[in-house]
Amino acid sequence: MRRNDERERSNSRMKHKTRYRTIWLSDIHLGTKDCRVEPLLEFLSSFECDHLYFVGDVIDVWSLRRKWYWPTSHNHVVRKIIKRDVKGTQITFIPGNHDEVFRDYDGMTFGGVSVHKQAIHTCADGKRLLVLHGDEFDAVVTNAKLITAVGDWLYYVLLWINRGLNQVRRLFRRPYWSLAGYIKNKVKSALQFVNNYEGYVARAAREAGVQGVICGHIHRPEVRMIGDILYCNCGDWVENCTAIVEHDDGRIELLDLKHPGRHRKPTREKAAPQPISDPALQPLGHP
Ligand SMILES: [Mn+2]
Repeated sequence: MRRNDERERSNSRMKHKTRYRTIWLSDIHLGTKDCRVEPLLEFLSSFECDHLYFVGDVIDVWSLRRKWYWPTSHNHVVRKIIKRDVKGTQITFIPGNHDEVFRDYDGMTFGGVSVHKQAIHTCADGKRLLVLHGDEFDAVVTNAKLITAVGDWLYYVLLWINRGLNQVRRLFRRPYWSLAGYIKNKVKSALQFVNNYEGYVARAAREAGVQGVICGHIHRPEVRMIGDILYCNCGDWVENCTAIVEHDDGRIELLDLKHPGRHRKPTREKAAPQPISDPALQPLGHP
């Protein structure tokens, strides 16, 4: 019964696809049980676009090396992506740290997907955006690779607990809830990390002489101004199910796609003044 409802919903979506000029997705983590593949597949069938960017950590090679996990649904995702090329979509893949093996193929094209370490995207209104995954800032932010490694391991443990927790929640028909997201929002040092990270990414964009930046990596979706730089983070398909889109007039928007069939559009290009606490980052506001 429920399955029929779902099919009907996705059929009705198929008839009128939403058009965007550009779409950016990151941190899908295919090859892990944590990838929210159902809403992803539904989203991938719901739009048309000229440019499609995958901003890193699409395939979790780290996790696959530890343990092979590749269900058919993950194949469907790859096939859906490749099929887009036939429809005239320009597809760019910016490898992240979990799929960094692909960084060796910088400048090459596979099945219509071109691989680049980073890219500059020019929007319809002329503004230029630096597109990168963002793990290159870990070392700057934490000043120690070890912390990053421990953090990464802890994150996997959190996701593992999260999965069990949500299985129980599903039993009681409670909606999905992200423990990792909750902790990240509560722990002050995590917030500090995020603030610093965002600051450094924005600074890199300014140094590159562009007006904005699109990144991923920290699984924290965001579209907001940091100083004079438009900072956009694609979020992820593990906890958040989000995407950044560019409309035909160059407007940038963050889409929340956690609940398929109910497109919530939480954030437009907004100027939120969230202060950056690290004094070293303050020059951002004063070029
Ligand atoms: Mn990453």
